[in-house]
Amino acid sequence: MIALRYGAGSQVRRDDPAMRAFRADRFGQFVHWGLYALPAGTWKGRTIDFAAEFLMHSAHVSRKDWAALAAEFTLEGFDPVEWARTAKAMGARYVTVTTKHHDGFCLWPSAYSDFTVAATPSGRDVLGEIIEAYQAEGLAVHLYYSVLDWHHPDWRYALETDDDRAAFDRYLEFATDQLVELAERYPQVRGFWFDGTWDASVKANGRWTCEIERILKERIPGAIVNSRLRADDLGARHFDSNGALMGDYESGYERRLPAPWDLSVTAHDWEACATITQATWGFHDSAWADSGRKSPAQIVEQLAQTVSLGGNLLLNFGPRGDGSLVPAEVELAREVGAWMDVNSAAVHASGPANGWEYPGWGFYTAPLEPADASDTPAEPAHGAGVVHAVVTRIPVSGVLPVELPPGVEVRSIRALADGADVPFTVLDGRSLRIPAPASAGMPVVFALELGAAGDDPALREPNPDVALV
Ligand code: FHN
Repeated sequence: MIALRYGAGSQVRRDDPAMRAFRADRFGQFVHWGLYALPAGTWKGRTIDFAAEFLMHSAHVSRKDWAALAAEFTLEGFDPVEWARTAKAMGARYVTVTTKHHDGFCLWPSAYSDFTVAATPSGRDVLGEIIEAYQAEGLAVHLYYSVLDWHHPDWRYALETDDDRAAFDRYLEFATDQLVELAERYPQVRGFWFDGTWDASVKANGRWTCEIERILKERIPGAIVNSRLRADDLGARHFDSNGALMGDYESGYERRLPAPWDLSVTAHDWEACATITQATWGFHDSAWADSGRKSPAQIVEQLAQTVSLGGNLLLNFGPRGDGSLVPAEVELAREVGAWMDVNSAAVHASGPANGWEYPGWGFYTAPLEPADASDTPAEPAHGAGVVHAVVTRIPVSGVLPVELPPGVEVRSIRALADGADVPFTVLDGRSLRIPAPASAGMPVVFALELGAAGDDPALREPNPDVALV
């Protein structure tokens, strides 16, 4: 065990109300929006098939030329209420929105930078409007902040000289000021999502990452902070040099998920983030970006896999330069939302089904345990003793084999889509066979109502003829 000052310390898995709410939400919307949405992947006639939010870097655009984009940030199509309603109808319970990406442009009128919405034609506090709109729809808000900053003269990738170190100290002071400013201007947010922390300069400043987490939690009690912020004394990231998670949840799963059978991840909270498009987070107006577009069924499959492993999924949207949503993303949100309308019991307030092994044809999820008896809903939507089977791949045999954990019995099976009873065959004490659904479209969800093997529900009812003492 290495003695660390800036590691995870004695932190145990958080289980306070804010963290429980975050965990129960399971599905969030990521929004990447900034000046990069205006050129949308093309600079001076040259389209670069790479993340649109990297264009300043990949097309070698000068700070001055990039900053000139602020004059075109005119918000003609910007309707944060529509953004929030689209996210809510999709079934997202929270949003994580970019306040400042790597190009340094701030969506709020920061007092510490001249490269903000205050320098755009409208001068509006775009971030404030977004926060208000999402909260009005009942969604929690997390603020994305890139520590990496191509605009700031004191940003350094590595600290090789004393001048580098002095500059980077000034940079960290600037970042601290901005983060305190964000926490004080928008104290209603639920958390902070850090990015751009992988360079040697940040890794050499585990002290700062630890300190800023503490400062934010002092300003906003219960604030939730992702692991990507953190480095320890030795520069280890996410997990400290003793293997303990830093921050409140692991945020290392980017455009990938843990393997469906990797139950080791259920030991801590985690969140994966995913693009709908090809590998671009900001709006990229090209066939290349479209070529990677995922279908609603693929998104639902990712969501089910995530929940079955105890994680959250943050699905990215990249609004266009004028602020309008991309029609294909709106349509996808609508289709995922239609699925969530009938199947969300397998997602919200759900997590891994303990003891149920990955079946290959889909994923099992189960309701999260309530914090205590007073949290138990009077009539749980899907009842205690339920496991949801999300069928994402139909076996050619047309049969779904189910292996039950020891001591568990399935009493009945119901399809969430129409409430119909689903017939099944019991092969022996521990195996079932369910006829696979015919549809190869959106995943089908079955609710398996459970009992303990050998437990007859009729015997659980008190017999009125017997005096109970
Ligand atoms: O470089 C960024 C990228 O633009 C995007 O913001 C993603 C989202 O997780 N994070 C970085 C890459 O890890």
